[in-house]
Formats: sequence, C-alpha cells, structure tokens
Amino acid sequence: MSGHVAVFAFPFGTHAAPLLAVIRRLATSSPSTHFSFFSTQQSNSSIFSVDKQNMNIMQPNIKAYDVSDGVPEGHVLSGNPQERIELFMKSARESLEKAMEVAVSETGRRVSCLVSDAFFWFACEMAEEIGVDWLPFWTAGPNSLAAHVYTDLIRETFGVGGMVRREDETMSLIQGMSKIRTCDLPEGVLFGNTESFFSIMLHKMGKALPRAAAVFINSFEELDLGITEDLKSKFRKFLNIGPFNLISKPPPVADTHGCITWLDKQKLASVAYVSFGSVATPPPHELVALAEALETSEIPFIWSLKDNSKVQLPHGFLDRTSSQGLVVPWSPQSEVLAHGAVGVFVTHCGWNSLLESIAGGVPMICRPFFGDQRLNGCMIEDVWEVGLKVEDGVFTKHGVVSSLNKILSQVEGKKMRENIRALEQLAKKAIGSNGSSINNFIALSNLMLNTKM
Ligand SMILES: *[C@@H]1O[C@H](CO)[C@@H](O)[C@H](O)[C@H]1NC(C)=O
Ligand SMILES: CC(=O)N[C@H]1CO[C@H](CO)[C@@H](O)[C@@H]1O
Repeated sequence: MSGHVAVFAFPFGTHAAPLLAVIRRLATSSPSTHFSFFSTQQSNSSIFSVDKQNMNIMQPNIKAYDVSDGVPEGHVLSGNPQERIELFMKSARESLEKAMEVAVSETGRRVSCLVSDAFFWFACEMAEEIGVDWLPFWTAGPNSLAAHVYTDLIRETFGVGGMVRREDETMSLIQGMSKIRTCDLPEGVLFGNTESFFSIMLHKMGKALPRAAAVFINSFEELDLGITEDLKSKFRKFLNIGPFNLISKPPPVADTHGCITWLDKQKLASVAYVSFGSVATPPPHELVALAEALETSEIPFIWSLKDNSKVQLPHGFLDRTSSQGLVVPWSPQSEVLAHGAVGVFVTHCGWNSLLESIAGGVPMICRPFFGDQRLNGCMIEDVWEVGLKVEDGVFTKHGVVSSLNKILSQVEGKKMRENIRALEQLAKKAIGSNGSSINNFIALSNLMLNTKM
C-alpha cells in the first residue's frame, strides 16, 4: 500500500497557494500516494476555486480538509489581522490533530509523512509522536530563514530589545549575511517586540527546523550560494526547489483592466509598475509623494492600487495622468512583470514579488514594510545589485524621481538590468534538466515516498 502525506497549510497571506503548488507537483509525480491538504475553509475555497475557474480537474490523490479557524462562536473580531492569526494558531495543533484523524479513517491509510508550513513548529513533535518524517516548507527567502534559525546567536552577540548595542553592525557572523545590518533584521529577532506571539512562534520554529528530515524552500541555490551552504550545514537537508513561478506558469488570467494591451503600446523597458501586494499600503503622505513623483517624471506607469486608497491621491492626479498611466485595482502581476515594456518595479519586496521580478528581468525600487521585506531590500540593493532601496525607508517625491531616473535612464540602471537578467538565467538553469532545483525536487519526492508506511 502506498503512503499518505498529511499537509498542513498556513491559511493567511500568500502561504497556502505555493504549498499547494508543490503538493500538486508531488501528487503528479507519485500518483499512488494520497495527499490530505488541511487548511481553513476560507483558505481552501480561495486556493481551490482557481481550479473551478480554469476547469482543472482536481487531482484525485489530493483531498482538501477544512480545519477550524479557531474563532470561538459568538466572538467579535477586532479587525486586527494579528488577532485572526493568533486565534487560529492557538487552536491549530488540536484542530489539525482532529482533522488528521478524520483523513486517516476516511482513507484507511495511516499518515506516512508530515509536510507543513514551517510556521507550525509543533508539527515536528506531532511527526515524532507518530514516528514519521517532518518536511517543513519555508515560503520566504533563505536570508530571513537564517535570521530565525540564528536568533539565539544573534541575540547573544548583539543584545536584545532596548539593549541592542550596535544597530548598524553587519551580520558577518553568519555566512552569506555579511552585508546585512542588524537593523534590517525582521522585527522580533533583535528589536521590536521579541515577546510577541509571532516572535515566539518564529523563534520556536528556528529551533525546531534542524530536527526536520528536510527543509524546503521556494528559491534556487545559485541565488545565494553562501547562505545555501550555511543552511545545508545547519539542516539535515536543505532543498531549494524554486522558483515556482518559472516552473509552473500560473494559468493565464483575464486582463480585466487592460494592462497588457496598454503595455503593448509602450516602448521597451520604459514603464514603472507599482504594486505593494495584498497586505501592505503605504501611508497617505507617501502615496502622495509617489504620485507626485510619477507625475513629475512623466514616466509611463501602471499602478495597482485598491479603490479605497484612491481618495488619498493628489486632487486631479487621475485626470492629469490619464494618458500617462493606468491606475487599476488589480493587475495580472507576473504577466505584467514579464512584459518587455516594464522597466522598473516599485515594490514592498515580498518574496513572491521578488521572484516574479527576477523572472521578468525587472530591477526594483524597494519600499519594505515588515517581516522579511527589509532584508530582501538589502539583498536587492547591496548583494545582488538589482535595485534600490528608498532612502530612509519612505517615499519622498525627490527620492522616487531620482531612483526612477537612475534605473530607467542611467548606466547604473543598465547594470542592474544586466544583473537581474543574469539571475533570471541562473533561475532558468536551476529548473532545467539536471538543474539544482529539479534535482532537489526529486530528492524531496524520494524522501516523501521512502518514508515508513
Ligand atoms: C548533472 O549536474 C552535475 C552537477 O552540476 C554534474 O556533475 C553531472 O555530470 C550532470 N549530469 C548530467 C547527466 O548532465
Ligand atoms: C473540504 C473542502 O473541500 N473544503 C473547502 C475547500 O475548498 C473547496 C473548493 O473551493 C470548498 O468547496 C470547501 O468549502
């Protein structure tokens, strides 16, 4: 009899969809293995609904199960997204255990391997209790992963919280992080609230990961050889199996707001594409500064901006720039970035956006908000030299105009474009035949199949 892989997805942000993408590939390569995919109903319906729209037939060896979102009956949510996450996480272990029992009795197969979002540090214990391997998936980049794995060492070296002694010190103690300053670390590692729910969770995760049979990640080894080598020494196996966006192109989506047709009319590498993902929005004064910069620069642009933020734009901006640019509530981002007309991406530097920018060969202007974004921004400017961080971390009219000009019309920008296209080539090689990511995927698949039944 073949195996039964239990998969725990983290149902918030851009976590569950990439995990499902890996599971789909694994399910295709081992059709006799059964996969039970656990997430909340809300998350399930959003990631599986794509199937229905595109008439994909759900693979028969993947089955979704809903787990509780942990919100007690009658509880009134405060509207703070943190609250939802905490409520979910507090009950997650129990809900997942229950749902897993249901899946085991339905399939008649005991669980042979446990795959989870790395956030579920306790899945390590759950796997140990039932005597199977734990394979955690980290959805962001290798540098932020290292920051969480090395949290104790970093705290011992630099002091913690209000006691941080050297804010501008670089992290030369970790291979591959020597250009990162302590102040660019994700909040909660060294500064910010180190006792917050999230900090504690990530700290526990960092300590649990070395016990995993393998840690896998949506990146490619050649992006960062130093950190790859270091994490390989830290984990039993460290498997870079991305970038996913190059491996399986998302099904084409309708160009609802005409972005692609508009881009078709623009000159090569001339357009600024602006988007901050689904979670972050810059404060009003920065939106104004950014709008003024775009208008003054006369650079053609596409700005993906939620309708409720439009009121923050300067009076008359939309009318005055109607022939210069497009402001749309949603854009097909990976297609936009892959379009030859796009010359620069103004971004929050989330990991998935960064990978899409690499796939499109587009240099970035980074305005990070939280989590790993500052760290990604540093890698982009200081290590890979494929973009610029905004000065002091905030948009100013002058700063944006100057960065746009540098990237779109100066030698510096040309060099960045060459650098990011070189990364694009490395990424393509990694996912090509005998490429590192493909070989790592095979290793992951074997690990999963060879586990005890
Ligand atoms: C695959 O790649 C490895 C490492 O780059 C190399 O040593 C090996 O010869 C390659 N194998 C084939 C069949 O190309
Ligand atoms: C068990 C299950 O399938 N739950 C949800 C996950 O996604 C599907 C498909 O959209 C939903 O119908 C379910 O509510």
